[in-house]
Amino acid sequence: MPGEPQADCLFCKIVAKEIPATVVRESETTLAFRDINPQAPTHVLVIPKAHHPDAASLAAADPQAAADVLREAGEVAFAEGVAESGHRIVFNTGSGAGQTVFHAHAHVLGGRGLTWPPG
Ligand code: D5M
Repeated sequence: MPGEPQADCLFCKIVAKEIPATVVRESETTLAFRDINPQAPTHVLVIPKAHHPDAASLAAADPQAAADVLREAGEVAFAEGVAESGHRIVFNTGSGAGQTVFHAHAHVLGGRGLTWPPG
């Protein structure tokens, strides 16, 4: 069933508090925590609490939850002080794009200059 917790999913385990994470924000439907391997001074992941494998399937199955993730990503950027200086919200989608955890997540990156195109 879309949205059901997956026993082998790292981020479902973080939602269930079975694996620790440095949580910076939590809402009814989302969790935001610091990336374990930060690529910028601010690097926070925002996930839906429900399991969806990537951003596209999240948006298709539950558009409100996808909107919640985006809203929370914006709140994280504001709270981290990178909303106005510039930040990037990234959804790597598919292994060819570097996705390694197949539970939808937004990377919120900021606090340094961000070049385009990304690698
Ligand atoms: O991004 C997956 C991201 O998840 C990657 O930047 C590392 C991060 N990660 C992996 N394990 C953890 C834990 N335990 N806590 C916090 N962050 C974690 P992707 O877009 O799939 O490559």
